[in-house]
Amino acid sequence: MFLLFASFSWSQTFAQSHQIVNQDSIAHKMQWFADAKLGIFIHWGIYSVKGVGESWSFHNKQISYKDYMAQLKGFTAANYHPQQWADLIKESGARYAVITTKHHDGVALWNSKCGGINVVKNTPAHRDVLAPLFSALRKDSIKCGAYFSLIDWSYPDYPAFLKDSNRYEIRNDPARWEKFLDYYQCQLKEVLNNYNPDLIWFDGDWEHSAKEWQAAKVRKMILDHNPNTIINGRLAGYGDYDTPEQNFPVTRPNLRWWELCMTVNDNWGWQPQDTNWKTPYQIIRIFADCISMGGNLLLDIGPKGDGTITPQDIHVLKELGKWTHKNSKAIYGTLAGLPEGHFYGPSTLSKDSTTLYLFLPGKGNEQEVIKGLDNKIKSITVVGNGMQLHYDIVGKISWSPVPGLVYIKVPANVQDEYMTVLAVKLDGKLKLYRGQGGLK
Ligand code: H79
Repeated sequence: MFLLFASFSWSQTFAQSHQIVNQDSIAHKMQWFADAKLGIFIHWGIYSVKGVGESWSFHNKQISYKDYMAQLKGFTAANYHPQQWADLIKESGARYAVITTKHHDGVALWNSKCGGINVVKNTPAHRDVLAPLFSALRKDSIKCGAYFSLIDWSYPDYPAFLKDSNRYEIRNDPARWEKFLDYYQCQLKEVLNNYNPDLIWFDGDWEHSAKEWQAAKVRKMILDHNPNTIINGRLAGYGDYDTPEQNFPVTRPNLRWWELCMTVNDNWGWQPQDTNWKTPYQIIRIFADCISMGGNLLLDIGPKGDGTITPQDIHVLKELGKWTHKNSKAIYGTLAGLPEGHFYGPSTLSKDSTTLYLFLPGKGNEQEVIKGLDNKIKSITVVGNGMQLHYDIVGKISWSPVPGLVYIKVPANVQDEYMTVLAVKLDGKLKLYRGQGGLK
């Protein structure tokens, strides 16, 4: 199970599966993504009406399909204010947002002409709820991502439906599968044509092979429409970057681009019984760990069916925003930080590699230490505060090439409510001593 799950989370990217060692061909379009660091994921659909598990609740028979679909009648979007959503996302410091255009339940949030169920035809909302959000986001200079589920358990020509019961097997009725392929690719084209998303975030690729999904053709279709569109790593080996889900990587992934998607509480969509909210401090630390390891965080919120964002989600986004704005130069456009062993905490590096940003994991610890830093330090300042800090070089042996330890005093009055960030200006590009204390 562990192995299965691991392979699900870390599916191969297009570059890896095609052994593209030099990834520069896609590096250009990936630049905004690499610089953005923080995205907001939005799970919104008819499951947000009663607050049941998105799609999985009926698939896993926790609720009947009929009762699940009865939520169509309750999807009003009566308090949906897309510009307020976009402004809140902007305030959080996120540079991109990804919304569920269609989850595994097959309910599209736009007026699809390709068939299937959608909120324009089948709910009292009676309107395309995606278009105004994408335009509000663009007004705020937020990049737009479209989550699109390959799985569609509602569509009559999709093989799987409820857990343990398939409608048919593809090998027994390939023509029926072709019908599904036509349908999903027709919908995908609509999403591309209607919204021209900067990012397509596929999900559910694990139910079929790349060949069955026609993943190569779909990748080409997306890039023919717009060569700058980024594709997440869930197109059966034809995506651009990896997408671990909920589980934080412990060691630094050996990947050029990756993104952890994670919920603020324990669920993707709104579920009133779930009060297990992560605190702003916890989320900020997780975010700092992501960027320290060269990844992004895609933080998920679950608005209610009427479009209201919960006070808990608002609180987290606003607190995160205070911190990201204060510390922006240590976050956006940076590179992964120090490898393990040099500093007890996350860090990032300016793009020119001459400023090291240290994210202090604790409070009350007034002495921070950097090991193996083989540069001269020009200055150490507190980000978002500007105060210059004193430091000592400890244990430097004159005849040894091993750098001394840098001890930095951080007075209590400059400490951030969440995570204090220091900027260590170096005399040139970062140089590290990586040895075991000997001459080499
Ligand atoms: O939309 C949210 C979730 O509904 C969806 N992705 C996020 C963004 C998601 N649901 N479940 N999962 C992701 C993980 C699913 C894992 C499993 Fe499996 C699918 C367990 C069994 C089938 C992967 C494939 C692990 C084993 C086989």
